[in-house]
Amino acid sequence: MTRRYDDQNIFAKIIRGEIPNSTVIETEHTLAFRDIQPQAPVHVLIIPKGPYVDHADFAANASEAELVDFARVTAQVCEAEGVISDGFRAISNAGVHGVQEVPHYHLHILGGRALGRMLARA
Ligand code: DGP
Repeated sequence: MTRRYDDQNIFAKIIRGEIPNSTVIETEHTLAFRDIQPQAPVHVLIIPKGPYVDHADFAANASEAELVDFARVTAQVCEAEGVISDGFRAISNAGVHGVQEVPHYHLHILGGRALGRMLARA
């Protein structure tokens, strides 16, 4: 089951150019830009330009060209931001349990400092 895509979400507006962004890399299928509320020295969001709600939707329904482009842009962002050698975290929140704020698939790339454990122990 795929959640319904809402084309009024903030990232859809960024893709349409209705809201400005700080672009890191842009290709035909993918946009990488800086998070407006960075949680680490490097905090870049990578989004497909197509209307996908979350990672599962993108993985199930995107074309091969979109999937490959997204993966390659992810590598290029990590290289350009200088986080390969010391490491980074790639996170994608989905739905209510994942505490996803913006319902357009996005991958957070975080780095530039030691990030601690991925989840607080319950
Ligand atoms: P998530 O919880 O995974 O859906 O995180 C959404 C992220 O999007 C959050 O870190 C803040 C960021 N964000 C929200 N609105 C904007 C915006 O208008 N511009 C940018 N660059 N980032 C935004």
